[in-house]
Formats: sequence, structure tokens, C-alpha cells
Amino acid sequence: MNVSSFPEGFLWGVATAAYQIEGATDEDGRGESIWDRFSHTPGRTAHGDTGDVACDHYHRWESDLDLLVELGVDAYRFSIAWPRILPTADIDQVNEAGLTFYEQLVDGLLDRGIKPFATLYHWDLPQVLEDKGGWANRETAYAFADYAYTIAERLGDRVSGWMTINEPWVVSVLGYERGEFAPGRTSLTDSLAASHHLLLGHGLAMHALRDLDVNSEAGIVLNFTAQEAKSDHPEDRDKQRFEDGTNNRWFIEPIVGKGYPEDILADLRWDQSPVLPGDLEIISTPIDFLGVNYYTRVIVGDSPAAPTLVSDPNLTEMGWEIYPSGIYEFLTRFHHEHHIKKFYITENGAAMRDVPDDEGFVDDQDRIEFLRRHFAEGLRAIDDGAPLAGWFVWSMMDNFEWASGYGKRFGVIRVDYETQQRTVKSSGRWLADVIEANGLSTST
Ligand code: IFM
Repeated sequence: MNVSSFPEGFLWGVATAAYQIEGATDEDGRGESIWDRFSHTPGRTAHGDTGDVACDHYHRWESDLDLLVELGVDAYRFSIAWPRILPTADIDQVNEAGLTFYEQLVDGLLDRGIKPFATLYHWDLPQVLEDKGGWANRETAYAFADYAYTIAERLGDRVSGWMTINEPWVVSVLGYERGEFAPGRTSLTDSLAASHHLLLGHGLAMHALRDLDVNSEAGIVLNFTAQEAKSDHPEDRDKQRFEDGTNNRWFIEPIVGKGYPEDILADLRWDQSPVLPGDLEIISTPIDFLGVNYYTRVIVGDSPAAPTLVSDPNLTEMGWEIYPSGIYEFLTRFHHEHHIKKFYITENGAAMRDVPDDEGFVDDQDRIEFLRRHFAEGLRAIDDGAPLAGWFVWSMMDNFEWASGYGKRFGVIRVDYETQQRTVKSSGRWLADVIEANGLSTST
């Protein structure tokens, strides 16, 4: 058998996020989040879907953790719902039931030999903070740091990895500029302020974690989308520079201490009024790892030139091009440009047209092919020196895909939303084999 192996100790995992799986939005003292408000607003999500029940993980967490054992993962990436911990966002009103839920989850993982990786913010801002301006308000960054401290004080001795913010690009651009995600605002000024305050919140939370001397590593999770010009026409090349700058450079460059990209600042004509003295130092507090979320590529440019580049017509159910070499390109690029000392792929996966049989089993060879090709690109990046230390597949199970609702399924485990029955898909079984072999073989 011919096996291409990942390095010894490579960390294999799957990922989820609180609002996408937990349900129980009204239980045990949880406060309202911006996603509760947004998904309950008519017209915001496909079919009016909400996270009220989702995968009912809040009540089924123990059997869900048993499924992780079936997958054979070393680590599990989940997120903590801020409104379960601080329902009113008042630091003096900690909801003990919320802390207990995550404490049980973490202990349940440890009992099963699985390392907990906790994301502190995966988009479910307490609505009370949005009412005061949300991430466009600097105070939210300080509130986030207090929340991070509260959680880490309780769980810092048991969590292996902390991820401060998930995908600040999505929060600021889709949430505050395009209005496609919660809180549904449409202001470039707010979006730029939000992007800065998310980074500030990240830096302040890193300080909180360092102050507590938690027994774990910490970093941030950024999403990267490969951007390519449709032709060599100068207009298309310039569009590519701009899109790459806003999508792929805007957040990482301040984090590694280079500040916001000058060319993009000039393009946006941003007055930078939210950036106060000292902020960039806080934002560039050293991270232990960079979490990379990678899904697709887009081809940009509207010049009159004939396109010389077109996307692969094989799209996922999200309409996203399947472009595995993007993962190689980002890992090697950031390794060389920014000398990142450790990467985790914190999300990678695909929504596919899953067709269950009568028993609910899904033979998702297309998802296996997607993952196989991306893993191969990760291996290629490692061979070329990129310090890639682990991989979390998105997602452990089908879940609430934000504005797309339940129609888009990313899981390696199927969820029947009528019965809450879970069934491991072919991709889940295949993933378990890859994890066991710590590599790809010609037979997997
Ligand atoms: O489901 C999301 C996840 O919450 C954040 N990253 C992208 C995934 C797929 O859209």
C-alpha cells in the first residue's frame, strides 16, 4: 500500500460552531444573540430557518462526543456561545449554567481522549451589545476581552487551544457592509470600524489568555479565498490586487505587525478614526498559531478583455469552485511572507448534494474526493516547508448554514432534522481511515 503520510503527531479534528448546532436558544438562562434576532426577522434566512433547535446538540452532546470517538479524531473544535455565559453582557452577571455546559463538554472530550479547541467568538454576539453599536463600537472589544477572561479562568487548565475570533472578514463584511449576515447592517464605515474592533478584541483577548497563563496555545482564525484575475488586462489585475488585499491581507498583516495594507487604505480612503495609539501593538500580540479556513477561489475582473481564466465548472452546493491548490498557495505564501510559526487548517470541507438511502446513509464520494484533493495539497505544502500541524474538517455534522439555513449540508455525519438521527456518511468513515493511517493511501 502506497501511503503519503502527514508528520507524526499531526492533529486531526472536526469543527462546529455553537449557533449552528446547539439549539436550546432559550434555555438555562441563555441571552439573545444577533443570530437569534436576525434569523427570526422575515426574509433573512432561507425558508426562515433559525438556530432554535439546530442539531439539538445542547441536549445530545454526550452521544455527539461518542460519535467523535467513532471518527477517531485527536481534537474537536467547537465554539462557546457568549450569550450563554454573559446573557446581559454584564461581566458581573455570569450565567453559571452556561459555564457548566461547556465545562461538561470539555471534560467529556478529555474523558474520551480528545483535545478541546475552543473558539471564543463564532458570530453569536449578545444582542444587548449590538443594541449599543455592536462591533462598530469600541466597547465591544473590551467586553469581548472580559468574556474571554471569564471563560479562560474556568477552562484554561483543560482547553488545548483557544481561537479568539472566527473569520473577522465575514463578520465585518457580510454582517456590517453587505447585510447578508447578522446583524444585517449595510455601512462601509461601520464595517471598517467593526473590522478594527474585531482585531482589537482579538489582541485584548490574547492578553487576557496570557495574563491567566493558560496551559494552552492561542491564535485567531481567518478565512482566505483565492482571488485570480480573469485576464492580464491591467484593470483585472488591479481588481485582483484589491480583492486579495481586502480578503486575504487586511487581517493577517496587522496581526503579524505590518499594520493595515497601505494600498488598500488608499483605495478605501479610510480615515482610520477608530485606530487609536497603541491599538496596532495590541493587535500584533504574538500568536501561537494561525487558523486557516479555506474553501474556494473566485475569478475577478470586469475589463472588456476576453477571459483567459475560467473557473472549474464543478461547484459545490454553495456554488463555490473546487480549487484545492489554493490551500497550498496560502500556506506557502504566508509561510514565506510572514514566517508564521504554526498553521492549523481550522476549516475545510464542502456542502454536497447528499442523497440518503432508506436508512439515512449517504455515500458521498464527491465529498471524499474534495477532502482527498485538499489533504494532498496540504501534504505538498508541508513538503515545501509550511509548518502545518493539524486539520479540522468542516463540519463534524450537518448544521445551520447561516443565511442558507439547513438546505446546505457540510457534515461528514448526516443529521435527519425530523428525528435528530445522526448517521456517519461514507466521508466520515473515510476520514476515520485517513486519521488512523495519518495519511492518504492509494486505497483510501
Ligand atoms: O459554516 C461556515 C462556518 O460557520 C464558518 N466558515 C464557513 C462555513 C461554511 O460556510
